[in-house]
Amino acid sequence: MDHAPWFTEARFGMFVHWGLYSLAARHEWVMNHERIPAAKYRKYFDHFDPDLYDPREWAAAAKAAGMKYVVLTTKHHEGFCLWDTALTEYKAPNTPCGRDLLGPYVEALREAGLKVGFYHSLIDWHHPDFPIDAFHPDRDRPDAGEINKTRDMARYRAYLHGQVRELLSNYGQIDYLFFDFSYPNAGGTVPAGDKFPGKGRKDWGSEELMAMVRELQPGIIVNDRLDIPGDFVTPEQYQPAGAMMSGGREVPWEACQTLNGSWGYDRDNLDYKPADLLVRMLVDGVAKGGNLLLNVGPTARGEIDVRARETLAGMGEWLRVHGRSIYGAGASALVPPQDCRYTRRGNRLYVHLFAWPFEHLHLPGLAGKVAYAQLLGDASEVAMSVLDADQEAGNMTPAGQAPGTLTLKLPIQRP
Ligand code: FUL
Repeated sequence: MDHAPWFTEARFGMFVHWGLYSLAARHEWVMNHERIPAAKYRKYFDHFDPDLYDPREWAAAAKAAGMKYVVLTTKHHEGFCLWDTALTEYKAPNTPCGRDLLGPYVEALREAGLKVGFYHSLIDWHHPDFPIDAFHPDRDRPDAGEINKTRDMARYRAYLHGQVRELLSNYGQIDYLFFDFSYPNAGGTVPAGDKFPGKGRKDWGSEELMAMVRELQPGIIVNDRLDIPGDFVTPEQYQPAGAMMSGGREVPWEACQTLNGSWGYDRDNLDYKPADLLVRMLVDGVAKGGNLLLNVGPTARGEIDVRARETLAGMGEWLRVHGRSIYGAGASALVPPQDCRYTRRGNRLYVHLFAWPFEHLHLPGLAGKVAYAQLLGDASEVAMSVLDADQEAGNMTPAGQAPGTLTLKLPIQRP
């Protein structure tokens, strides 16, 4: 991981889930949730025409939000490919869209000074060699076991590796790769005729795949969902408690989060997390040494919807002023008071208040350690005091203050 210090410096990135499921507009697992056979799902392929797709707009939205990198689904579990792959007909250039969508994406990010990330699904519900398993839309077919006898995981594996080779050979430097995902029966191979086989590292050829990735893109960072250790781990839709491990060592982590519970565009789901909650999630993550990869699901016309854009803009406004406490910052060994988080950058300690504590903020253990205090928002000085000798001796301790406490005098109102 040391080969990519940009990643922990960046702290905040944009995840983009975009594919045929954006037309269904009811979750990226729609094919699976509704058991839609590939032949019926084809209608989305026939109508994929993202006339408003302009990745420069995506890049601008990411930048305005204060994000430093973007990660796009090159192919999600549905199997549809956004680029001009030579290995399947199931790709954007063969839809009404008629073109490769990754080239302009990579170019737009580079132009905007953003790092370039690809998401790539190991799972493929469209490929004729991908076995029908417990996650497959066809799992209820009575002849699933029979069909599986004709499916060949080795052929699928060759397809998977071939596609990743294309992705990492044809678009210049790629900074980040998110594979998704290995699942139980880890390490096993798919038994012919087994109706519900899981899939592990041997099925994906994880070691070989990883070696190829490193060879094609020596500077890239790769996540941990191949059932072998990765450069970083990807806790999904939860806030980790602290440092995380992969392969027996501590590695950077990145929490991926949705805006409304769905990764793909979900038209009727208006239950968006507000910007201030998302800011707290970002702060909480950085205070524990992690990144936040926040998702948007563009519409089938290629636009990030207005709700998402407004939320991102709200976060960007906060980051414009408070970014010094986030970018290049990380966890502090000090324990913050209740409803607070500490982030540290060099010898600066940032106290984030999740609830405004009226006038005084007591910081245990910091007496004598802080040279100067100010509000980050407006750089106004914050008065500091420590307990006097009598109080330190325990004769006159004001409520709750332990010896060694530094007290900050804050404005009663948040400015
Ligand atoms: C999961 C996928 O199944 C979801 O659809 C989404 O892509 C998320 C980031 O990873 O495992």
